[in-house]
Amino acid sequence: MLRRKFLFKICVVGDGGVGKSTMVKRLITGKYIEQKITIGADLSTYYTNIDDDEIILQLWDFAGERRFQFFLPNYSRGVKGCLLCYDVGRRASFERLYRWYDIIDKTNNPIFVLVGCKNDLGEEKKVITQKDAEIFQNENSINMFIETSSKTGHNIKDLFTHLAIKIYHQEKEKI
Ligand SMILES: Nc1nc2c(ncn2[C@@H]2O[C@H](COP(=O)(O)OP(=O)(O)O)[C@@H](O)[C@H]2O)c(=O)[nH]1
Ligand SMILES: [Mg+2]
Repeated sequence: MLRRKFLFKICVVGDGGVGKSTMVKRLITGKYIEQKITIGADLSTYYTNIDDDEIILQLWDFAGERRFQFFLPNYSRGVKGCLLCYDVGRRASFERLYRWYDIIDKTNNPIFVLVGCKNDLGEEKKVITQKDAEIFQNENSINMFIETSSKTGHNIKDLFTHLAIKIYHQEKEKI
């Protein structure tokens, strides 16, 4: 059978320092590499397969600075998936998520994933519980919720695999 190729645009958003760039690097390289501060946006590509089809995730990793939010409504145009990232050890990064959520272009009915980063921090440092996250998820009709760690690699691949599958099924229905 002819292999089909799907390209999905994915936005990775959330406050500066929550671990977005490190997560993308971990996905692509399989390693934990300290990242420099992101200026504007970084683009990366992740290749995977679903059934016999080739899937390309085009990852737009956005800078977390406030002034950059001004560009996001435009830069997120056509997005098929969006990772709303917070740091499980930093309440402010969680409380500001709605600002990111609000400005993402929703015309393509993107799949939203709530991502609790740095889940390797011990219980005593973790201030956002799964329960907190699930409340936000339900209030905003977020499709998925997952906690990850780029340090240990926990859930990183699973996150992007599940996201790709969800988008793939949604897109296939349109064909
Ligand atoms: N403990 C821990 N620290 C992390 C993790 N991911 C990133 N960091 C650290 O958090 C800081 C910010 O990471 P970065 O990826 O630049 O955040 P971004 O601004 O959201 O892109 C860096 O010092 C990272 O080393 C993680 O999974 N666990
Ligand atoms: Mg960054």
